[in-house]
Amino acid sequence: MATIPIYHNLSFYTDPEGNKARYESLLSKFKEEYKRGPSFLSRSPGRVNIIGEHIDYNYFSVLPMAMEVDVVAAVAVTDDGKMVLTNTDEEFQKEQFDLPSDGSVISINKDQHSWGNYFRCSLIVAHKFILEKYPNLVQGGSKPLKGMRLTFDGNVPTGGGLSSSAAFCVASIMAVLKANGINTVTKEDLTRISVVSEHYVGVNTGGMDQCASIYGEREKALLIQFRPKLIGIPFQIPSTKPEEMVFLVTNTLVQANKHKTAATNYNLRVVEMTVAAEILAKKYNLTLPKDSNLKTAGTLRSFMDTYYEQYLKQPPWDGNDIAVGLERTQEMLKITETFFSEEEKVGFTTEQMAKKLEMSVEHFTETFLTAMPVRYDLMKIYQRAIHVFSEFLRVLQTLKLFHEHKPSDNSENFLRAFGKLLNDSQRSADINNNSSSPELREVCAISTANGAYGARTTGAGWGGSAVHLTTVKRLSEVIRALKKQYYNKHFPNLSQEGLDAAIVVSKPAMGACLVELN
Ligand code: NG1
Ligand code: MG
Repeated sequence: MATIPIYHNLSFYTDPEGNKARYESLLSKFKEEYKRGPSFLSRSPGRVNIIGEHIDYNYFSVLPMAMEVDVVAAVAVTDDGKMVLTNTDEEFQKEQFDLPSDGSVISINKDQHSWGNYFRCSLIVAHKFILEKYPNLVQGGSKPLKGMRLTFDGNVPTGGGLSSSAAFCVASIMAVLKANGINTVTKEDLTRISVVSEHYVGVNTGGMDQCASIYGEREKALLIQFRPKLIGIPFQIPSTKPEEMVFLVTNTLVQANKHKTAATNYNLRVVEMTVAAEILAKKYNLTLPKDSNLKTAGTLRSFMDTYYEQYLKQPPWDGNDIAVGLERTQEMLKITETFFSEEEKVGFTTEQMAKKLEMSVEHFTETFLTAMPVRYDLMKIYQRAIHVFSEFLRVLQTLKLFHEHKPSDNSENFLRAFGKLLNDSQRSADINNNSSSPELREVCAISTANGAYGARTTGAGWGGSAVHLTTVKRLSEVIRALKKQYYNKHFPNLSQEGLDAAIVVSKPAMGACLVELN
């Protein structure tokens, strides 16, 4: 089973020289702060999602790739039971706390939002993993974990939709495990434990980002599957020579603060899609496994699987046969389209949803509204289900396109078909999932009118970044248009440095790793 790579000096990083210089500067900042050198580095990259948005927490496969930007922690280990965290970015002030001396797992005050909470939630899942798999290291739970000194440095833009939070959590979890003597960790275990880390800070995240950050490989995109189990499968994106394709990632510079807006945005989507799954299941009298993030109800993926396996008595789908997946997902779209009445398509009040599920409002509240706080007037159940099934259909269509493209084929046709899938995904984010923003719509419109084959919001949305498909030849035209029509217009005082950080040509990069320093 693949494990997290461990390197022994900084020259492991050959991609952008810039990162190596950052790591070196991090080492000296660590020494300045703690008057000693770190013993290792733990690093994990950001990701860009090519296609498959807001479907990972429904357990439908997605197609991201790891990027060159990353979060890296320099770490020293102590026996004093103290955790001290600093950050090279002054926005994030020094934090420290003591580990409970009785060896118990720390808890988090969710209402007191701070960057340190992302370390705390990582510490919690790492500690639980140690208790489960390596109880001897902590005397069965009676001995505290090792104390740590950490300095973090990151160049994944915060709130930029490139998953700075997942990169931060994965780097933190690996750091805690290594500090406590666990040098070898499988990608599978690390993914499993990091996927739930942010739930402890109150965001009901899916598993795409952590998995992409862990499984990333140079020059490869990733197919992330959630069923039958969570796994990242690196694969080569087809070549479109002579017109080599590139992904351009642009930050709208409007931050998506997922933590602040979770109740009306991200967490609400999790609830709406879970309710959608249960309403559809009710129609066929099916009982779903309680596999959603809410833990009290099912997911749209489990609805699809249960419908085929129990209602139609067909064999399970292993997730690999694309033709079967396309057929089943199309059927899901048909069912969703015909099932909801015109009135229901407008949206559901709490009472209407409870009635549809033949539950009391109290029972509905308990089942769907207690895991994480959400706020809404109407839940857009129909629209969210259409988004999820149509987006997964586009993921499968993208895979099909990739599989069928041969180097001798006309690359213009391939790029157009791929671009159309990206544009359709953006339209669905806009219309069905309401997770786009005026700025995201604007950058996508500018790029597609100036040489991009397709463009879409990447990551959760409501701000953050967009990904654009273009070619090496067309790249400068796309960038020129974006600078002139978006950045110069909305951010006339933006420095050259700021502009360079906002517009990034992204190559698939290596995943998480550890670097031993002595
Ligand atoms: P970003 O935009 O990176 O916060 C979030 C979730 C993903 C996925 C996407 C939407 C986290 C860590 N990640 O990504 O799991 O659901 O939104 O596709 O919250
Ligand atoms: Mg995030």
